[in-house]
Amino acid sequence: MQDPLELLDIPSLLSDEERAIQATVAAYLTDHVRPHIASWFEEGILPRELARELARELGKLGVLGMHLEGYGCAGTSALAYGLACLELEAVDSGIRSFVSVQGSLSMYSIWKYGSEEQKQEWLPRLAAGEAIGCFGLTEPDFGSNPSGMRTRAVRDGADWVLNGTKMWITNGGLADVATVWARTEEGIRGFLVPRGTPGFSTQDVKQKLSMRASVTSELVLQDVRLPESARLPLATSLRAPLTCLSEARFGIVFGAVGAARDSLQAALEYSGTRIQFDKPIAAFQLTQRKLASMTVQVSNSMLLALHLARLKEAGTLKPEQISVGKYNNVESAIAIARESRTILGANGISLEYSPLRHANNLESVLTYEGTSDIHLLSIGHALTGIASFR
Ligand code: TGC
Ligand code: FAD
Repeated sequence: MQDPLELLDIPSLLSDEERAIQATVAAYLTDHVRPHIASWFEEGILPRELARELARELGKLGVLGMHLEGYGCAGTSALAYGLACLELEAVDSGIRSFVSVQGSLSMYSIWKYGSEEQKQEWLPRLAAGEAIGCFGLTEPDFGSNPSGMRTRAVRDGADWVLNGTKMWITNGGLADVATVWARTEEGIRGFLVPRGTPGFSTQDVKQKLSMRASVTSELVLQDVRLPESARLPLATSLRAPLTCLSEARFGIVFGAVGAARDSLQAALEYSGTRIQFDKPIAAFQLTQRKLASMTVQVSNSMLLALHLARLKEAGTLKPEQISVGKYNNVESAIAIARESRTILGANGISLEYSPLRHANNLESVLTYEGTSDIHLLSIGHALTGIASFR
């Protein structure tokens, strides 16, 4: 029977291989992650051993750095990567974040800007989930405006010495290697900081109301001494980290569709069985209006994501086009998660159902990888030719 949410038959736009990859990722998550996600979220931790096991399992599944070529990466299409992100975020934004940061920020920064030795050392282990990576750009006082970063790297003989603090770093407390962006006399540069380097420490953020099944950390660098071979040789300005962000934002465009779809699915199922005034609540016109409107929005978001994937595969995708996708799909997803929650009534505030968990997570997704305001300004910049960020 056709899935009622697939009114437009969007899967018919995918190849057999793309559909097979999506189904494989979805099946793994249904069996191994979905049954545990509510308790991970409730406990507010992703214990180190569990995270390591999850990383290895996701590595075996081939989703870590799956759109990259070589070094043990699967080398799939951009669309296949997007579909994997969709299924990951349909379970929880924190799980998609784990994969986004590993593949699109940590691995991509090494793959695109690293030396051959750095690639050989880290990429196969990161792809297999034997090592975990993170990406430190944001600082306590510089989020939307990373160009003001205070973290400094100063030459000392043949070495570099790094000082500074990074904040809100996904996977920070778990990572075996951190890609850290720092200001130097020549401009912004990237460094690979292995866990255990003297002067480098991490502290996990507690009491989060969002992304509770994800590790978010502060990175502290106090006179961290690194050899020149730890610098990413091809990263020569702020453009490098911003290019990495484009990769991760692309995954979020799809991921948000997953969170929205899962919320809507929960609302649709519930509305068919919940009886009020002697009828299923799905029989009321106001409920149907909500369900119909959300279905149209999820379909629109998916078509937009597919279009951006085809542009990416053609090599023509521009940052402002990704901004359209990130802005639209995340704003739409959080509205859908909240609307779906209303259909569940009081049951909607329980972790037994996913919509409010998705809505809470999407508060972070709305903020990270460029807030909605920043993406609107990027679109405004493309429209008017005038940058109004500063
Ligand atoms: P600006 O002068 O505009 O740009 C500097 C250079 O970078 C280029 N550029 C980009 N290149 C590729 N992709 C993009 N998206 C790019 N945006 C800009 C630009 O062409 C320029 O190149 P060049 O060669 O001329 O020097 O820089 P600006 O300082 O004015 O800032 C612009 C702005 C505000 C758009 C940028 O700073 C920005 O995107 N801010 C938001 C910061 C952000 O998104 N941080 C995310 C941190 S990582 C994270 O949140 C991970 S969450 C975990 C998960 O993903 O799950
Ligand atoms: P601010 O930049 O202080 O913004 C505050 C408000 O001001 C926002 O509403 C913003 O839109 C608005 N604002 C700012 N500038 C302008 C402007 N020019 N015009 C109009 N409005 C403006 N960072 C990493 O580097 N790596 C990570 O792995 C990572 N993971 C994260 C995980 C989570 C769960 C969260 C919540 C954040 C993570 N971040 C990470 C940080 C994230 O990228 C930043 O939070 C984000 O870039 C916004 O920065 P900020 O929080 O400092 O907000």
